[in-house]
Amino acid sequence: MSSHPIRRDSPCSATLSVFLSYITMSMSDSLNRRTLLRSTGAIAAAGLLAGCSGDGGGDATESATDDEMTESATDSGGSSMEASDEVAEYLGETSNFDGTVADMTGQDTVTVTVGSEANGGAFGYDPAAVQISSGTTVEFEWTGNGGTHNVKSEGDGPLDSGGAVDTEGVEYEHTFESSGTFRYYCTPHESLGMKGAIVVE
Ligand SMILES: [Cu+2]
Repeated sequence: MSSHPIRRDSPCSATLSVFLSYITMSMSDSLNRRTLLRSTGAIAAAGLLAGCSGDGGGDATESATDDEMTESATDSGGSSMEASDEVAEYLGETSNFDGTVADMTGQDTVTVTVGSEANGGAFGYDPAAVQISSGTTVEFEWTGNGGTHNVKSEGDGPLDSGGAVDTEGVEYEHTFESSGTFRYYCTPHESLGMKGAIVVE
């Protein structure tokens, strides 16, 4: 009941939202909202199992039911904030970006995993978008999954881990001394959406 398999990034959620709205409108007053959510949750799960469990797509369309609202911001165990337009645009095709930036400010060291499950395989950075304080060192920790990866800034940015490798462990780190938004990608998997952003305050 509390762990139904609805994927937040499913491209089917938009369709389901329309469906749920239709049901809501045609519902008689005799059923309360809780019952409605419970039954439509089952319908949604059935729909996903029937063929909507694909690669996740890009649109993070939300169907804001009570059940789903409670599942946000659990990945990094911390709070999150809404992403800027710059970050949201850059990560628009990145499946594990949900429109928010993980708040990891006030820490000396922050870890971003390289090769996390996303974008149709182990082709993601996790968290995809993170906010840190200036002076923080970001350790990029390879999972060893998804083939070879690297970390490379867009343009003249500061990040460059060199050639792509598949070795497990912290293969690269960088200390951010000045504020700004730093966008980066994996050379072999950029086209799949393996991209990330670090916001330094
Ligand atoms: Cu990669």
